[in-house]
Amino acid sequence: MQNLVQQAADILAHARRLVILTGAGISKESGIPTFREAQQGLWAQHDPQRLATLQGFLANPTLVWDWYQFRLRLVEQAQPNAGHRAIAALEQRLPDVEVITQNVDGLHGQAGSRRVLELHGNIRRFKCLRGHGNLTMADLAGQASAPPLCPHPGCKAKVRPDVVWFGENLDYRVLQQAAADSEACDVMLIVGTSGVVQPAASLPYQAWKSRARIIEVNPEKSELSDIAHVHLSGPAGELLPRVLAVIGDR
Ligand code: BV8
Repeated sequence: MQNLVQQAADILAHARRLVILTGAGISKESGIPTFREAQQGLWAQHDPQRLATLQGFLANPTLVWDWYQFRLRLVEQAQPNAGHRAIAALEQRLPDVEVITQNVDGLHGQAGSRRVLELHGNIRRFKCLRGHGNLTMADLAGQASAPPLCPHPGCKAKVRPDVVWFGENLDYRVLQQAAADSEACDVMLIVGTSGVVQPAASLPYQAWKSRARIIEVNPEKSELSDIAHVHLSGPAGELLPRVLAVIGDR
């Protein structure tokens, strides 16, 4: 494995434009279950791909709201782990680093990464069904109903998490930026994603078509492993600090 760590470090150390694509696996060591693991306890009988949809919310707004409040509490108790911190450190060491994350937990920003594209929104931010956005739980304080109603004068539409649900389009500008940066990078580091969810899972193929070198960090093989030049098999929280240590202060 050390030889693969050395290979990954050599590629990263010479990256002119590095894009780091992350998924739920990078937050696993912060105590946040990945999307495909059985949901914990109360939610074991629910399919996240049914709950994380507008249809699911309209059919059962309280169930979906409570599921997100459950996940928000996990996120609020979570801290960035050594994997997030190593990614933030890479931004300091290398000339041009951007994180593109599928996660909605905000942990990259908390770890100190400054260039982060959140493809699927952020579980700490809310909007109403009529589009009044940038709401936080503080704006909704005092409302007993689940989900709460929009606090904008005269609105009263149901409030939902500001995340991209299955069947919803990603923010056009964010996706365009992510696709352009994936096409322009000379190295892509893919951490902790099964590579199943589209269109995020197409970004590595943009990098690959542009002849970027591709490194994957994942204890398992993923849908993207075939295009990885180096696959580091293990947890991000252990492997990314080892790669960073080899890069050192070059
Ligand atoms: C859209 C926010 C246009 C909500 C999320 C083309 C083909 C097939 C299907 C589609 C397609 N285009 C669109 C679709 C439909 C759908 C889709 O992709 N379905 C999948 C299931 C096939 N996509 C959409 O609907 C997207 N919208 O394309 O709009 C459109 C409109 C209508 C109809 C068609 C198209 C919107 C997708 C966004 C959904 N929202 N999140 C919320 O979080 O509640 S996605 C959600 O699931 C997460 O954000 C994340 O992105 C995804 C889970 O994936 P991963 O992050 O990879 O996590 P996963 O659990 O799968 O894997 C974890 C990995 O970590 C594993 O590999 C594991 O081995 C590894 N790991 C574990 N521990 C560690 C580790 N790695 C490192 N270290 C460790 N310690």
